[in-house]
Amino acid sequence: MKKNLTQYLIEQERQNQNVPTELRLLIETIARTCKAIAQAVNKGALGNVLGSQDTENVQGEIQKKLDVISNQMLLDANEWIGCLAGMASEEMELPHPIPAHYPTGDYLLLFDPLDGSSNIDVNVSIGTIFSILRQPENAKGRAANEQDFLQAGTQQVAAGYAVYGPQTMLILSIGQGVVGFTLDRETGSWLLTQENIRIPEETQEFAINMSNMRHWEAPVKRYIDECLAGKEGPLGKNYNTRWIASMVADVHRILNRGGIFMYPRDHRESVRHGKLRLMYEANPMSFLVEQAGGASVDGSQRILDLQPEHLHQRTGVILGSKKEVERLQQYHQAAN
Ligand code: P6P
Repeated sequence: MKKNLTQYLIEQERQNQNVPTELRLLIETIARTCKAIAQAVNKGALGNVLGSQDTENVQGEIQKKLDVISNQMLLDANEWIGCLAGMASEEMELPHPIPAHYPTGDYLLLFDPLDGSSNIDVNVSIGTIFSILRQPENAKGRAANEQDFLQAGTQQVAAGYAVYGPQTMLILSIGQGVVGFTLDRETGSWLLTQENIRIPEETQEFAINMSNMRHWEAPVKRYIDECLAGKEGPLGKNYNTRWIASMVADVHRILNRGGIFMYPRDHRESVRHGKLRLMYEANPMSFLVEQAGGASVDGSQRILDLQPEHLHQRTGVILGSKKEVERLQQYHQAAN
């Protein structure tokens, strides 16, 4: 009999005292909401949820209907449970305060409610990414402000994602490695199907949007040229490439079979700090990747060590198989 999410979390608390009841309730609530998001995504055109709103998010991106729907679902499900001092999302400029008539708690929840949403209308895997921080000691008992969220990724208590693909899966770390749950649609349970996800240290597969090549910084260009040189080149092996343009799907592949994912900063003004967001994309994914034995850098620095300066800041992201990431990190450090 496979364990469900609650059993896993309770056993973790018994073994490691690292999942207090409030944290377990928060994770269970997020997971339950991801089931509801999965149902909405799964309906597609039948649920009148495809296509775009006539609105932009704080990133200046046109919002898909499902971006807005999934964001609201996460707010509605979590704001009343008494575990949170506040929530922040890719879809909202400012943090969402807990309404005064609900109790607050000790955690902060950040999420990208539906990452990869450009893929929604073409039926490619997308996902929900979440990150959990503690409300700072000196802020306990009051509503969280933006400053309270600005904590380095090493401060994360837990992180994970749901991937809405051929299977609906929940990938989670509470700091004791990485586990995977598969949604059993017949019972509505998240069942533990991967007990110790590990990323192979080496790989022969890289993920990057090649159409940006002319904008790349020299270390990235050098590394990709070496991959493309194949067996006869300095890396001595042939590489394959994948780019799903859905971070959750690309990271899920890497967690399961290795690889290196790159969305580096480049010479374009709009990407000079990178495209992906630090707080609710890079940090949770970096937490998972490191917990699975991989590495994650912005170029020369470990992403989890970065001290955020604002909620929606962007960063370069190079993550995956440890030896591969370290090679590219060395190229960046040599170029500095
Ligand atoms: P591009 C999706 O919009 C996203 O934020 C990530 O999920 C994905 O890795 C990246 O952007 C794709 O960007 O420029 O290749 O479309």
